[in-house]
Amino acid sequence: MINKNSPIPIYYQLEEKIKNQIDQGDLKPGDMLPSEREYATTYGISRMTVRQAITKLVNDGYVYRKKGTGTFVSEKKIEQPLQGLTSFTEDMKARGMTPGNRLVHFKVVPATSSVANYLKIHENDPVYEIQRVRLADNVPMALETSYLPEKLVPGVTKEIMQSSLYEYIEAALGKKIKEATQIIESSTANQNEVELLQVRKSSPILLIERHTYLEDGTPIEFVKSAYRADRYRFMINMKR
Ligand code: 16G
Repeated sequence: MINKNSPIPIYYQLEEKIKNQIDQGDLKPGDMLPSEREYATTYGISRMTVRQAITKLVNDGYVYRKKGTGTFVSEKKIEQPLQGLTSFTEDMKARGMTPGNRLVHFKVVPATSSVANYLKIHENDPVYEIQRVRLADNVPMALETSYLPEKLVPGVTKEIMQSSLYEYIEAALGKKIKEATQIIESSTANQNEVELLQVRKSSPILLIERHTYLEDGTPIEFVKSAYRADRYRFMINMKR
């Protein structure tokens, strides 16, 4: 029930209520939410308050609006632990999903000063610049742009990039990936991301930058990824 005497804002109580129904499975992906009017009548609250709660759920990716139809429950988000250094392919397989890639571009380019700086190479040294849409069960999840020093990762081909880069580095090249630093920040989808990730304009995006190192500390990749925030959330276990 909604408690109007509570110091907790009413829109927030409704938002939490709907979120719980989604988490418990009372509302399933694809289900249509009751209309604003129905919520307002059921709980004796204003439609404005209902709209505020639903807008929040839309922004957080729990539900989405379809013009002229209604509001629907989104697919469940993939919860990605941040402790282990894993590849996209490993993550998807561990979940029983089929990983897929759509190669957007594959080039060898001279390193810009910032890429050279991250990879600890000289400006203009050749680097692979590879952009891939990463798919889970054929659904686009992220747009990834990777920079790899050509000298350190020789022989990369389009075919290799259609499967796992980490598998190629470790199994074929025999190099051991040791650690990575990752920075995550929020953003909204730009036009390119809207098209390649098949999301609505201004959808929430998690921008991730990963710097990955080999056992001897040599940087092996610099990757910028745009993850769909409506399908992904990141989880970390903390100890004290
Ligand atoms: C993940 C990594 C990316 C790495 C890729 C290798 C993040 C944010 N990024 O997507 O840095 O290049 O895995 O995946 O997790 P692959 O071995 O399947 O090609």
